[in-house]
Amino acid sequence: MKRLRLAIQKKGRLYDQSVDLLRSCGVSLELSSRQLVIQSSNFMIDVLFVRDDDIPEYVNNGVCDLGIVGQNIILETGKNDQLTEVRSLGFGQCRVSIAVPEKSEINYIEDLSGKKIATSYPRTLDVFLKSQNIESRVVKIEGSVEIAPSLNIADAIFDIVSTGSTLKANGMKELRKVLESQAVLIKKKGAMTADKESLLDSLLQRIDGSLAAKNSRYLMMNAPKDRIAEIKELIPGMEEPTVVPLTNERKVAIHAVAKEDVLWETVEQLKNLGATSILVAPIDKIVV
Ligand code: PRT
Ligand code: ZN
Repeated sequence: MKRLRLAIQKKGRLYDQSVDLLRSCGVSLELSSRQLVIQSSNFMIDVLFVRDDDIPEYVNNGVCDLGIVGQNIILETGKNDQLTEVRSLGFGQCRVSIAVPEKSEINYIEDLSGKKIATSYPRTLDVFLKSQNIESRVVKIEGSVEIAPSLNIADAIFDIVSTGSTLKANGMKELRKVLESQAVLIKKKGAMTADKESLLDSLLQRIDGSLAAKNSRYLMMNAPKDRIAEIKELIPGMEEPTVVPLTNERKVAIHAVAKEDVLWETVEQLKNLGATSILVAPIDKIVV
């Protein structure tokens, strides 16, 4: 049987969470910083460690069957038509935005006409500027794009923003969010061999189980019988709870899966409804 080959980032912001995702799927990997490819000993998958920019092309040309990469990189490499996003993975979230110095006279994107914009994502920026009928000069810079305006290399930048603190620290403000991105699992469009499709199905089932579990909590409490309806209202995304009688006839035990994190505020509201012994536990896997 053929093994699946998956490309992930070798080091950087997506590395830890890509490896964690595989681990949560029960794919064991004996990591070594020197090896380019590592074979899992308990799942028919080989993991290739590369720069994120190369991942879309490796998947497109068949060097790998699958890849984990940011949507921003797929767009920039221009491979989005040849690739399918099989799953959104819920990490590596960011936006890619145009930003200008706080004191800049550029206040609207139209003001960017004839100006210089520094970026590591020239292709994505070009597409955006064309769609807005704006003609600017795009200056490609590999790293530290945020310092380009203070060095007079550019009037504006187009870069990844996450918390916004890098922009702030460099005296810049966001002018326009152009796209949002997160890490996705990709494959080439079209079918793989039957062997590989079946391995992918099995991997996807595990990924889905792990992603569903990550955001869910198992909730247990004892509560007054006449408050069940109100308690149901409070629990985020709850399906029918399990209600178990207790020796105290006025009380029941309630067990439920909440589809999102249960906040302290919710726990306090449950307590105010008379719930006691409230337990919120993480869930490892959900298979429906
Ligand atoms: O070596 P390799 O080419 O593999 O890595 P890289 O240096 O190109 O990428 P890396 O590891 O920095 O980022 C990988 C991916 O993580 C990106 O392509 C995005 O999809 C995603 N991602 C999520 C981010 C961020 N958040 C992020 N905040 N990538 C970069 N940043 C940087 C941004 O460039 C800016 O300098 O963080 C700074 C802004 O952060 P805030 O929080 O101050 O706004
Ligand atoms: Zn990169």
